[in-house]
Amino acid sequence: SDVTPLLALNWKMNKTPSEARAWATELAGTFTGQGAELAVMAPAIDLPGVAEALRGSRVAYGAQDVSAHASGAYTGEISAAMLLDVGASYAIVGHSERRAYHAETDEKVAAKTRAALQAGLVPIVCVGEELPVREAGEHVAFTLNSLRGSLEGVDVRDARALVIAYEPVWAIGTGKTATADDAEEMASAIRGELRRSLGDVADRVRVLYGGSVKPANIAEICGKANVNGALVGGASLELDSVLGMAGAL
Ligand code: G2H
Repeated sequence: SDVTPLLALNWKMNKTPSEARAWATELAGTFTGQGAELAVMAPAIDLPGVAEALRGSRVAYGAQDVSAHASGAYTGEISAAMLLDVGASYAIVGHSERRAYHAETDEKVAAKTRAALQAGLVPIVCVGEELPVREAGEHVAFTLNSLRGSLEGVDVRDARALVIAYEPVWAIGTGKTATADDAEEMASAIRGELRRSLGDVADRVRVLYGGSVKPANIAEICGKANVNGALVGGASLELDSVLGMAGAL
């Protein structure tokens, strides 16, 4: 498709606010903004400093999670409006680590997805299967089912802003990458599912691959027809590697 690819960096729980600000300042000074769109998903507390460092640059930023609620008695949560106020444009929703360690179900993920879209924040909705599911040959059915659940109640009119990330859990931080053909198989299945549920807007939705992406493999994976970029964890922490990946897209 003809959408601009997205290179989304998922720092996870790395970089203090001062480290993040210094890193973003360096990035702003070196990223030329060619090819892909680049976006940094930072710990929420890092965002004001990242925002200041990236002001005037072509690098976007966002959070790694967002509350399903607009405001109120939800101790520890951060709302979409708060993120928008510091200039964030994205939030990762339903990352496998949130699903595994914070009991996020498809239903909860859908509530967060709707909250983000309604507020004007672009959700990067993550789905993907664990190893036994793939070994049983059920990865496509499982992932599409999880996608349907994670998008429950999403308004087609808001869906243009959606980003989906396919992250096979067995390939996350393990050094095991899905092959480019594995990524394309699922990305194309996801695109088909989005066409059925959302219609033509599906062609505007960016479908990313995530799981041990690095400078050496990003070009092949993102060269596939239905893969519109990558969500990168480990390889997103070093500036050289980020510039290498941005250049390869
Ligand atoms: C998957 C990915 C980024 P990594 O979690 O979301 O991390 O690139 O370290 O596998």
